[in-house]
Amino acid sequence: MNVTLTNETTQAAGFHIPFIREMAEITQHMWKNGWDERNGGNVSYLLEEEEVAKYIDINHVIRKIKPAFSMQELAGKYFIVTASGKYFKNVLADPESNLGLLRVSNDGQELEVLWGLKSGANPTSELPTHFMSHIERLKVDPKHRVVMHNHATNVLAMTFIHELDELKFTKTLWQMCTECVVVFPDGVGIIPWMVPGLNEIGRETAEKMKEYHAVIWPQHGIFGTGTTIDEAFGLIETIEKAAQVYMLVAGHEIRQRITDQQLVTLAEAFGVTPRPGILNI
Ligand code: 2HA
Ligand code: ZN
Repeated sequence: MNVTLTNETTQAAGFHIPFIREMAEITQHMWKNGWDERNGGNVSYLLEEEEVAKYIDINHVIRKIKPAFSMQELAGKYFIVTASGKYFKNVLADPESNLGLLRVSNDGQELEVLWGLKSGANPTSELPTHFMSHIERLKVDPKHRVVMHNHATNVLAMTFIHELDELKFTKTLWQMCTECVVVFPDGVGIIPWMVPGLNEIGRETAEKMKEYHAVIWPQHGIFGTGTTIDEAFGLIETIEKAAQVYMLVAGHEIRQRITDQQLVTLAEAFGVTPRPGILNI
């Protein structure tokens, strides 16, 4: 059957809105990478009021949601987020059911739904981690905008066979691809295994976000952050690529590797500072 999208249907789906299109496209990419089976993964994207108001009536609150944590530091801020229990596979076909545009109320206690989350859908189950991470990343980088979570396959696999010491884990990743130390000179944070979806894992993750752009959840997945969707996705892609190379070479005889001196030379050439305490120079 041929389906022709008329202007009206594409408008209704929200594709004319840049941040909705970006969310729909990036979730599709993640799903196609095999990182978001079933309802796995979630994304939240902090937006400026002016960019939202261009497309959405910010004075019309569709409904209110009261999460079990305070969001005082984010009062008045706008986010587009993925919905709880929904499949990344389906976002592109129906953004309104699978995404939501939210504003944190002025008292920081409620979420005001301005668009999407159709048929009573809720924001991502990992909202505590997302919001607590936004708060910490914004403190270190006012341009921070995006928190992205998925179940990147090789990152997950690597957490079974590599020591979970974050300095050692970071060094191994840096050694896998020449670009790595340039893309994530701050390394990767790692928290202990914890139950997902709760405030506690949110607090642990956000604590790491004070120092790291990316945090690994052992036997679960990864959180990446950035000033744009591309940056957060690119960070996860690069870490996942390094983890993939690690999984390919693990157990094989290593004949040569990138030396610590080469990593330092690289960092100097690209003007980045590798996290101290990792390279033996
Ligand atoms: O179900 O990925 O961590 C969404 C998740 C939970
Ligand atoms: Zn997950």
